[in-house]
Amino acid sequence: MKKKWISAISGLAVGVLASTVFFGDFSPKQPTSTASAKTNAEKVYVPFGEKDEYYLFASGGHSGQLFVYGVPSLRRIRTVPVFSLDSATGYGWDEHSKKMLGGYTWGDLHHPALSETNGDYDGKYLFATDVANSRAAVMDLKTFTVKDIISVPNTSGPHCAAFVTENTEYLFLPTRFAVPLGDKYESLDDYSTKYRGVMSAVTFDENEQKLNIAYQVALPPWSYDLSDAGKKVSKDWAVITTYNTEEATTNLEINASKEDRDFIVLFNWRELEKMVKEGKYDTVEGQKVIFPEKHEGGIYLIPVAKSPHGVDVTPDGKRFIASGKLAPLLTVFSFEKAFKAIENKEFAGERNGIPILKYESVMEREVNPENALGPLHTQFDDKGMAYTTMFISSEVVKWDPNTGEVLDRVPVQYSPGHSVAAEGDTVSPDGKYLVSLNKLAKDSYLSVGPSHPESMQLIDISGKMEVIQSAPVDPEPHYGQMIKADKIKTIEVYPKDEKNPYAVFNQKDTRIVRKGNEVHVYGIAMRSKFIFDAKAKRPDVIEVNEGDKVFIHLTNIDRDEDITHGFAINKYNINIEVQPGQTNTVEFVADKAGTYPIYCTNFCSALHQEMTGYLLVKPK
Ligand code: CUK
Ligand code: CUA
Repeated sequence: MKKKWISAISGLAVGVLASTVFFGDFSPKQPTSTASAKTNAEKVYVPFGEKDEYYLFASGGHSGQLFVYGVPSLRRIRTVPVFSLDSATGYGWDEHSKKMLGGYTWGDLHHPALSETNGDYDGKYLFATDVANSRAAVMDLKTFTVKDIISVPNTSGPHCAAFVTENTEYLFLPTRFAVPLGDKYESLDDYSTKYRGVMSAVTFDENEQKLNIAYQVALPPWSYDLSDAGKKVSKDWAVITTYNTEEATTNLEINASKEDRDFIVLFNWRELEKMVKEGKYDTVEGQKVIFPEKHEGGIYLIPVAKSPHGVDVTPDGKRFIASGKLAPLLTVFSFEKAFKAIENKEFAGERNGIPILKYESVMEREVNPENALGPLHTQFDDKGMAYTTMFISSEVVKWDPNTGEVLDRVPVQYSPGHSVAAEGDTVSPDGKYLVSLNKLAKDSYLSVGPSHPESMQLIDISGKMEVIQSAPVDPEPHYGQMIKADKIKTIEVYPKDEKNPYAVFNQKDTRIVRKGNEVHVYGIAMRSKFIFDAKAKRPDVIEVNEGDKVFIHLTNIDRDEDITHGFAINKYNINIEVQPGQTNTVEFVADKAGTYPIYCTNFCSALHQEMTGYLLVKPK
């Protein structure tokens, strides 16, 4: 630090130096900040050979991807493509990912959710939703690759969730935009009767590695937003914030904020499950859809300050905290009070057949930290203390949900949306780190033009809150989840799948088989060559006729970790990868006659440049 200070001085004009000396304001005055800066650097420094303590899964927003960071270093470890094409991994070109993407080339990933066992992250899977094209995805954390994507009919823009229940029974997907069921045309004049905001309950079949829609609920035509599943005492319940209960169809900025109150939807998913079993649903677009106006039970509305956004359940499962875009206050609600109010039928009317609970019967306290504006999302530490991001006043406020007392606050740069605490959404958060996901970095990093990167700031919350690290992040982190690193057990090499008809494990089994105008290549990739047909004069060449349909099944037979091979065909827009032990297929029509080099895209050995071949397409 001293050196830096001296060089800073030597860079100053002499006159300035003289005047500084003259005014005596010269020596570095903040030994405490110097000392703490050093401590902070040490706190986030992970020496070579050691690993970070946590994985941070940050949503990639409209990049459609998921960003993986290490905490505390905030080093970006990986970008996992989920809803968008990714040429770095060939995602969207190989048959499996191409099929999963279903023709879409992008998505908008807002909320990642880790699978849970007994309310704790179990490190097995990560779920995510796509606001842009109404999809949900599941990623296997053994390989950090997506296993399944489903399209969710009757909805448009499952924004919040995935949020999962205590044992990953369900992930719930409330929709952001109300639409007519089945995406049918309906006049906006009939919005209140013909449009719906649908919440979907999705299950994951671990054996089949498939996502399925268990049932849907046709809620009123409002916008469903942030949500959270209950825990412990409230484990069968979940809460969703909703806005535009005004049912405005234009100029929402004004028209959706007219009323003083919107609602929280409180529902009991066990009861909804039971209703489906009893046949209390209609089938729409192949889905079991519960219509609350026809079949009552399981769903309640709780008034909340206008235009809410965040709602978060405390780790003990006793309370849920709502905050909003327009009202400066945080509202603490009690599950126990809600259960009592339901039992005593303390209703204040209904909307679309859904009873409204009295605000006073469920509300425990309103918290209004001084000068704090724009409370959005809340996370928790190991003592149950709450940390709420303030979008407008650009800070994180720590407060006690038991008393409402404000305990600490720290400025962040700038405008945080969510924050994410270590193990923050579980029944037992770690209370060590909090990462503030800031929407506007402004002057934080070297300028890259008018649009700046977003920023993540790491806050040490073990004592007085202190920002100890910052890292730029691509657009756009909405939410993240942070899990203890030792909970995730990745594999080094894909297990040999002898049953896979497309896999080839020996050079002698490589072959090119023609069936009419279909050509099937059963090839291997290894350091440092492709073998498509070992018996051919040139084993690394594929020759087809113009117009042939070509299937390339490629197995990476290297069984060492990190030896990934790529497979690209120049000017054919073909690009896939095979990780160690993996078999992948790419399919295309050889519609351009000519000579096209094939090469390995992923640097795999000293002779990687030699890992090439040719695709020869004979003209008709
Ligand atoms: S949201 Cu609240 S700031 Cu969770 Cu999609 Cu972005
Ligand atoms: Cu294989 Cu480079």
